[in-house]
Amino acid sequence: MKRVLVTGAAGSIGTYLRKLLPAVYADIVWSDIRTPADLGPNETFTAADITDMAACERICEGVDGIVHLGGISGEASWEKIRDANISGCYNVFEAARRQGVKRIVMATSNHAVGFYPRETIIDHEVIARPDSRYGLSKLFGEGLGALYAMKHGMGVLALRIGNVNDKPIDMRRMSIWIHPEDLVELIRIGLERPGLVFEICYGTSDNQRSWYDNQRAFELGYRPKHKSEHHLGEAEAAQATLDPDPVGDFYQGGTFCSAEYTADFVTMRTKG
Ligand code: 15L
Repeated sequence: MKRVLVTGAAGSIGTYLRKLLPAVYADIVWSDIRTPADLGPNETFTAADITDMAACERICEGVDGIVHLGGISGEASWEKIRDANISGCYNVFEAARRQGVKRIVMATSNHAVGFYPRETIIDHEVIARPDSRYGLSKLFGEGLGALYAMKHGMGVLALRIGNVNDKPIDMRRMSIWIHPEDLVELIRIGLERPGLVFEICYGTSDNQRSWYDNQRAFELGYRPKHKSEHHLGEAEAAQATLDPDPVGDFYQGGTFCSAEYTADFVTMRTKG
């Protein structure tokens, strides 16, 4: 893997990766619609709006692998999600194909499957239950990955990322947290593992309270180093400051589930 393109460089995950990924890859092109405020003199940055196919083709030129983080990272109006996360993701994959890029690691999300109860353990083959327009757009990205892998021979790893942070910030994150260093390990599998076709894995650290059976990631060689349990006290303290949220506290997706919720929860919770 010589040249790696990272989209979404100015976002929260991109900001973590800008500290860690240069130790692994010597030639990284960082891209985003906005320039990171703290861009260093040794960082190669190209601004691009991923809703613009020509701009996507330009940033994909001469690239061997892509880490696609670009787009909107939370719930938003349909129009915004459609443009940034659906058209934008399509443009990145299609531009990558046109430029002969062989590998893509794409950031999908726990919110692609957020409407599972917290008492349920789910694997990478579970039926999708998006909890938001945002989660739905991530499923589109997973589908794109499968299409471009099977039809165009691109190696694609779709990472259903939990929450990237230095430590889990509440009890929900105790189950879905991933330390940035563990995320780098997963990205390396996606960009480097020989023979990779299309895979979905959960982007989470070694969390004792995990809701995910991440066996597929372990089979691909993932060995997370960080454990959310080490931060239990702080997460419990932070949780105690939050208001109860009957729907959000029941489902894995948390507030993404309770936002705009109009179903009859008393009935729905009996259905799992
Ligand atoms: C995500 O997918 C979001 O991008 C991130 O901002 C967090 O909200 C995270 O999920 C989460 O569920 O904590």
